[in-house]
Amino acid sequence: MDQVATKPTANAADAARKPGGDTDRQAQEIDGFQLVIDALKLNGIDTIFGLPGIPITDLTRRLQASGLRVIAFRHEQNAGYAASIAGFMTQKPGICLTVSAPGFLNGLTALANATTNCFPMILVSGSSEREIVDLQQGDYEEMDQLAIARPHAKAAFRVLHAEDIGVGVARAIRAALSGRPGGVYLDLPAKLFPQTIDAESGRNSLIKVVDPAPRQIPAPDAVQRALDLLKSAKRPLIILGKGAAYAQADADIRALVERSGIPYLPMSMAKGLLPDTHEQSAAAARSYVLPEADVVMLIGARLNWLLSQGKGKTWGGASPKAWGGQKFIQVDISPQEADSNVRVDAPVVGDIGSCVAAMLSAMGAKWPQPPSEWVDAISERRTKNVGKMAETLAKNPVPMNYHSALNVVRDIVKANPDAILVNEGANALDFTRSIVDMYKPRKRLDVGTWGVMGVGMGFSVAAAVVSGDQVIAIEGDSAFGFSGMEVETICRYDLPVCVVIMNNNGVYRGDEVNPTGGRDPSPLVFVKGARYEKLMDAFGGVGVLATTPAELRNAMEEAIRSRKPTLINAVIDEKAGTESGRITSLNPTAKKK
Ligand code: OXT
Ligand code: ADP
Ligand code: MG
Repeated sequence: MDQVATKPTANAADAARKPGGDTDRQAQEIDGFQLVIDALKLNGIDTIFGLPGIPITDLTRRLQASGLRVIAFRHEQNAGYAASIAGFMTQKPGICLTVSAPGFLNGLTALANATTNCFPMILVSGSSEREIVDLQQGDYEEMDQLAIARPHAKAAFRVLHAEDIGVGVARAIRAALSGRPGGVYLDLPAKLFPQTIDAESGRNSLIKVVDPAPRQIPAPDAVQRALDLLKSAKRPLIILGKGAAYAQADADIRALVERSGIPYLPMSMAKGLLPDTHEQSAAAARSYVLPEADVVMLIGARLNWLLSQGKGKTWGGASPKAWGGQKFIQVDISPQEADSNVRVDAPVVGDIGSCVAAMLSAMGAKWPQPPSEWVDAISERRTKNVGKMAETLAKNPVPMNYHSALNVVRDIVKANPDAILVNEGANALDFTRSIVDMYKPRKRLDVGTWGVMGVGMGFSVAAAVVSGDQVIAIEGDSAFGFSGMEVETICRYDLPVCVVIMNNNGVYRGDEVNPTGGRDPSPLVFVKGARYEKLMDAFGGVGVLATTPAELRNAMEEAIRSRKPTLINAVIDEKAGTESGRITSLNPTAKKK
């Protein structure tokens, strides 16, 4: 266990001369600040993402003094997104530390997003005086934070007494990591931090959480039922979701896919679990395989909107809500997930590592390969789509469009497969997802289950801090605006982040006009020809304006060579995008362009 530090003394030399004096007593005491720090350290937490202020300023300072890495942001939402994605990448809860009321609320969006995406995260917020808050007597930053956090978190706790800090931190860690991971709120009132207790009891009150994410072994009959169904399939399909990426069972997942010979479809953040160039990838034949498959095995993916709830036209259903006739196997740690939208014939409940290992062992070495008509039909579609894509990518229009710009990114990622790709926007997101192949697991981080804008710079900072790898952030110009000020954070910590803004002057497109002919621009557009790269210059990073693929390529190569914070303003044809990107159909009044 780590050494539990003791409270610093004021007049140490003086008091030390008097036996039984102040120093003796204080040396045997420990305060709330230190107990929080020691509880986190004891549980292997080494990085904190946050923003200081009352009542946690001294906590951030002392966290740093005690050897933790403290990454301070310009807005708590970005610190929160950073913490959540650190959790996804490391299987350790990402910690976001904020001040009370407004700081807490700024972090809350990220906490809710973490819960929605099943990312383990703990939002730790200081809060104001309970007695005043509860009587609504108008305290500084008064707010009943615990009540507000609860519906957005997997669990929420408050610690009132220094001797309970160990339990509070342990409960938060367990809640974030065990079962389906999620966001946890930990409320630490201002009065808690200076509380002192006897150092020995304080030390004994800390808990090192043993086995915070216990393996959950699937029932053998559930595994057998799933394999029997899979074996009976004529047109089987595996869908890998971000739960599979989170599980870090990469070798077994690959072995399962390869031994089964079954075509697979990666959800966005599962790209790279197997290299996107893998011959069993059906990504380039998505709209063919979903309606045609007869048995679908979901591994760490939910049948939510991203999979059209498992029914309707996407799945070959006769009408928007009709079942397409597929039988589903669902491998998931949550026992409640199956049947959320359509019938799941073979739920396999357990952690993906254990489930996949159990399947592999029950499959044996010889597994009947799927019918060649199915595999060949997919391969034919894939070849056709990849060919079409190659033609489009080879064009070099003026001005540059998404394809010609992303063709460069595709090459750069291929040459740097360890680089982490952060991605947000609408067209900037959707085109990147289908054009830029990923080669390794957990290298693609994006808007996830909510399609949320604003994750870009927080994710980039965390990805660089946690991995030390190069980060490439492909950002829509609107998307970037949500967290753009964090380029200062990127420069301050000198992180190897290369931000590429796909600048088409607006949300989806830059050519909209005010229909009244009035002076105000359309709500969908921005200042034309904005020089985003100067933002990076302002903080000592490298800013580059790129209007051609060649300029973009040079700038990206230089960014990766130098590992300097870089922002490339890639100017894209303002007419190139479509409204809402690939999800136009979800937009009630969308004009189909
Ligand atoms: O099979 P078919 O023929 O269909 O083809 C598919 C694949 O087979 C093929 N493909 C390939 N072909 C060849 N080769 C390869 N390798 C290959 N791989 C695939 O390509 C197609 C497409 O494949 P895909 O993508 O797999 O399939 P599909 O059908 O698209 O999949 C469906 C989905 C739903 C799974 C997928 O589309 C998806 O994951 N979508 C995510 C969409 C999403 O989350 N979007 C973000 C939200 S949009 C909107 O909400 C925005 N807002 C509002 C807002 C938000 N979100 N948040 C907050 C806090 N406030 C406001 C805003 C403000 S976006 C936005 C900003 C937009 O402006 P920007 O300037 O930032 O961005 P620009 O648009 O660039 O201007
Ligand atoms: P995607 O958006 O990629 O489809 P989702 O976020 O919808 O992925 O689904 C992820 C699923 O993975 C969730 O249902 C979650 O319960 C599950 N999950 C997360 N971690 C694990 C794990 N270690 N083992 C099993 N299932 C997991
Ligand atoms: Mg845009």
